[in-house]
Amino acid sequence: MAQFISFEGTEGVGKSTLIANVAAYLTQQGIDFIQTREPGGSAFAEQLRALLLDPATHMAEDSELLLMFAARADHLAQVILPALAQGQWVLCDRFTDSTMAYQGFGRKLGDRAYLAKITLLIEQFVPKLPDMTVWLDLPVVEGMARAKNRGKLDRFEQEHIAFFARVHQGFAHQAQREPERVKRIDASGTADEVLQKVLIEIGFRS
Ligand code: Z5A
Repeated sequence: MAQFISFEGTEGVGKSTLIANVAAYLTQQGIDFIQTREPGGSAFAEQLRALLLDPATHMAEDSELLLMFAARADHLAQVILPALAQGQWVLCDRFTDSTMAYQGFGRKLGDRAYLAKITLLIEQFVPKLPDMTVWLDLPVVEGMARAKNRGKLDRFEQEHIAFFARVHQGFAHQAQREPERVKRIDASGTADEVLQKVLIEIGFRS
């Protein structure tokens, strides 16, 4: 059964809602777990998150990419790997597939050399990939509509629809490339319907 699970998708697809529901289910089952997120999850990575999401920050695309990996390296070392070593489950809101989708496809669509760079960074700096990745798939406009009632937009949320369409393409690319790990879940149903589909994928239900 999966132990390290990441949750992915474009903006507003319902990751936070789903993670809270999966966490409640694991608690009911008496399973020890931690809930974490990227960018962020450790004290240092949360500092980088603040910088990365701040709409006032201007940075080169390569800087954005490398900061995602700088945050991830600390998050892995301080939080994820120790938790897994202690037998805890890890529920992680976004991980490497977001880098492929946002930096690889969102920022540099079609640039194969750039995708290869990201793959190399993953191979060099990510000792453990998730056992399973839940990709919540929803048309971009529907996610944006779900998310629109929130307050001030962060640096990524200020991007336009064409950017998010490329990001969506990035997640589809990942699901096609690694079907054993990346599970596409139709996120258009109710929060409970989505939860039930994910519990089946994890192996709690048949
Ligand atoms: N990023 C990156 O570029 N590269 C990387 O390597 C990494 C990240 C790791 C972090 O944002 C940003 O960092 C992200 C990519 C970038 N930028 N963007 N965009 P984040 O993950 O912290 O925030 P987010 O992606 O913007 O997540 P979100 O918008 O908060 O959405 P969510 O967690 O998927 O959705 P939610 O809050 O659960 O739900 C949104 C609304 O829909 C809410 O009102 C819910 O009540 C409602 N909802 C939820 N589920 C349903 C269902 N099933 N039906 C109807 N309504 C629902």
